[in-house]
Amino acid sequence: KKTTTAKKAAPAPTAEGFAVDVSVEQFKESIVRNLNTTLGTDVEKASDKAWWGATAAAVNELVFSRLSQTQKTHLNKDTRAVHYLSLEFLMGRLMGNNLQSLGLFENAAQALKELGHEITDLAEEEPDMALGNGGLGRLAACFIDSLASLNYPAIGYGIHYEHGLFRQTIQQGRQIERPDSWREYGNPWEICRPESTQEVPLFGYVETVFENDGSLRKVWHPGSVIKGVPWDIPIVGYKGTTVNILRLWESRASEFFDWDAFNAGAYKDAQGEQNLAETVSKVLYPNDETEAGKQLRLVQQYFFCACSLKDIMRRYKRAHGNDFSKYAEQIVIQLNDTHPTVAIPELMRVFMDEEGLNWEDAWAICQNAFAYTNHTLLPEALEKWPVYLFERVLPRHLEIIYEINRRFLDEVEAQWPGDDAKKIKLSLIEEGAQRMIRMGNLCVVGSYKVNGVAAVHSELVKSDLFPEFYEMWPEKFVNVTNGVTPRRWLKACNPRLSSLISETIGSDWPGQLDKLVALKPYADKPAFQKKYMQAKRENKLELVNTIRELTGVEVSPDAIFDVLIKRLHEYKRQHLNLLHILALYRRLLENPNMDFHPMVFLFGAKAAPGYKLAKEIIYAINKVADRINNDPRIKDKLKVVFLPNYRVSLAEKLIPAADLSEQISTAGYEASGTGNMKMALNGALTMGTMDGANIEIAEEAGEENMFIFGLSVDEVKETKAKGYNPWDYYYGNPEIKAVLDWLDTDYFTPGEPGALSAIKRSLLDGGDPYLVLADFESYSEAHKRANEMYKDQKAWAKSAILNTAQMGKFTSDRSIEDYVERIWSLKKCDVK
Ligand code: TH1
Repeated sequence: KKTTTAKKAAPAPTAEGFAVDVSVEQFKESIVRNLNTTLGTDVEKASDKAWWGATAAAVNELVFSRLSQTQKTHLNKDTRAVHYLSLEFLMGRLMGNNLQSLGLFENAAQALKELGHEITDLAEEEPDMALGNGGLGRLAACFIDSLASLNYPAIGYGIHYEHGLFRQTIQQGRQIERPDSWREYGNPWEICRPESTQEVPLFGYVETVFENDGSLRKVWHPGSVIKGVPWDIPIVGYKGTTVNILRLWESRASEFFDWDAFNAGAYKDAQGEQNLAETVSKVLYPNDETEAGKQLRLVQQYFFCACSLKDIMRRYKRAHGNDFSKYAEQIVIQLNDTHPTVAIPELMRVFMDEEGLNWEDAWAICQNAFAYTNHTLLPEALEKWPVYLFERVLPRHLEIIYEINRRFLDEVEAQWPGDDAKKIKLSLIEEGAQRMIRMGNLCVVGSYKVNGVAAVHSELVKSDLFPEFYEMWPEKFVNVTNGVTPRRWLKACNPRLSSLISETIGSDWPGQLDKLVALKPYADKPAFQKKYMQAKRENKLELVNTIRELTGVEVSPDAIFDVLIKRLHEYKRQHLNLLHILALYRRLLENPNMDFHPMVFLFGAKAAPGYKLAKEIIYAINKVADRINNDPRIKDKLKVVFLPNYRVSLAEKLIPAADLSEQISTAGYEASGTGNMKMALNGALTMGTMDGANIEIAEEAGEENMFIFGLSVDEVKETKAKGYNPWDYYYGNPEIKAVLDWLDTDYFTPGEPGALSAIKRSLLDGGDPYLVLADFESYSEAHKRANEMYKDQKAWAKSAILNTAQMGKFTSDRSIEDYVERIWSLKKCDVK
């Protein structure tokens, strides 16, 4: 009998607006089953942590099949892929994002509700994966999200740190660092792949072997070998067909090495090596934009580059054997800042010493395989390694770098005959008492593209950082403005605004953020303004509770929420905000009935543990907060809150509740910024300088919908060239003098006069390198405009809506398409 196979009914679209094939009932069944079989508990006695674990396991059942499907497809099609090498991936929590990407968030929430749990509460059980410091690491996380969402073959490579960025507590106003133990109780999102373990040589010496045919061969005899074990984290693309991986390497002692030392009777040495091996991936260096120059950091960099290149080579050979002519066609390796630069000489070494290629062929491949992203112009962030360290740790790589340099300086000679000054400036080696390797120069020489991260920054890379390189190779230099994933930074973190947007203009904006412009006509509509401001208010109410729980401070949702969240650094000028708060406080004390809408100033910031002044600024913020928050005279018109342990999951609570977004770096110093994009997208108005991506945000949102202040990049340069003197501002502006002198008293630190003087000293005796005093008055005026405008809720709502509507450019999907077009030349690869 002939049977007609009925067409399977299309799965019902979920609240996310796209189809998945898991019902609430099925999800419930999966959670309960995983509670039993994966977590070894049951519905009666399971803890919240176990419920979270079971939900994660239920998600994984859907993710892993898609992961292997993606890997099969990529292998079969043998597509060109990008390999994103980064020492940092600041992933945060993964549950919400994975559920959103699968279109399952609503169903999962309903399933949990029916099982007696709130998904938002369970989500709090997940520790942040904080394997990064700040913007650079979070950018890497947004980029791998977008790569998967756009169906590009891509893999992220990094280090599986046992401890991510330290946990910050505040004791008596001071930052205390505690270790971060994100994996203490296991991590459901990662899969160990011991079969792909790699060995990494270190130390030792190089032997020159004279072959019979008269040629030379270099043999590196390492003094030590460590193992790299990969952990894979599936990266689920939005709408869930492509699942790429983030592969993180964990260091282990190599059995093979212990043996040598053990036989030699040097058991203690073997132990020592064991310690080194296990130290390599122990902890993330907590320095944002400062180069520490420590041997262990260099070993970390080489360790993960060597493991990753071996992994890339293994996959390449599976398809192409020993024919390397297709290497640069199939493989692009993106260097996230100079931290993975050592990958360049490492690939040269592998091609020449292990695969037998000659210099010219090896170099041609390398130069077409690497591309480099510069993220900062700050001199203290530009990596330089002492030659002696390379000599000790990577002797063969030092030889290769010398040879790259020798050939490169010949090119410089050809371009500028006889110009030794040019050679001194461009050389990969900085001469001096301590000879140093300039990693930025090595990157530019070894890469086929170099990009900055915002329009103004990319111009400065060409004009100020690498002008001669730009003259030699103008076509190498491109811009790719940063972006953020709207899935995490609007859809998941701000469900109220997201629902309102979807009800108003449809639900396809998370994958096509340009569509937000459809909100523009609503900016004037009172009914929409009301709903928009209602969503903001509810977000603020939620934050009010969080603030109370975390700090005990009571704030009003009627106040303006002013948010400054980023790493603590002088160039980001948290102290400019603090001085202005002191000025407001003074004005209120002098005139308690001053025309002023109440404000809450919210800070979140970690300081690098060795950065003294940054820690003093945190202390000052906390001491000033104590005094102001407990001063009845100002009748709650001013509150200052320092939220401890700022991290991705805290950002997700602050950003949807922000009214004002503080982006107040000295112009020319913040390469791009990405928090600026997240807050504008969520309807905060930017209080900002014309720096980094703020400039492009102003182009999109309109300057009238922001509060722009301060010196421009050119004016900063002029001011410095003319000889800036902060004392002129101190004596010229009585308010500046008063607030700075206040810091010398014991007003904020009873019994301890001068406890906050470090800030004043850095601004006056220290020369105020970031022009805080020069921008103070303009900043204060901008704040007056903001405060005035807030009283007109309709005008404010309109500007806020226009910000959301016009942030389409800043999706990381657009950044990725720019990389594809300008640098990577990838093709989309659909996964069925
Ligand atoms: C940041 C930049 O400061 C920021 O402006 C930019 O938006 C972000 O990168 C992403 O492009 C940087 N973070 C680091 C971290 C280290 C070294 C240099 C930079 S630049 C460790």
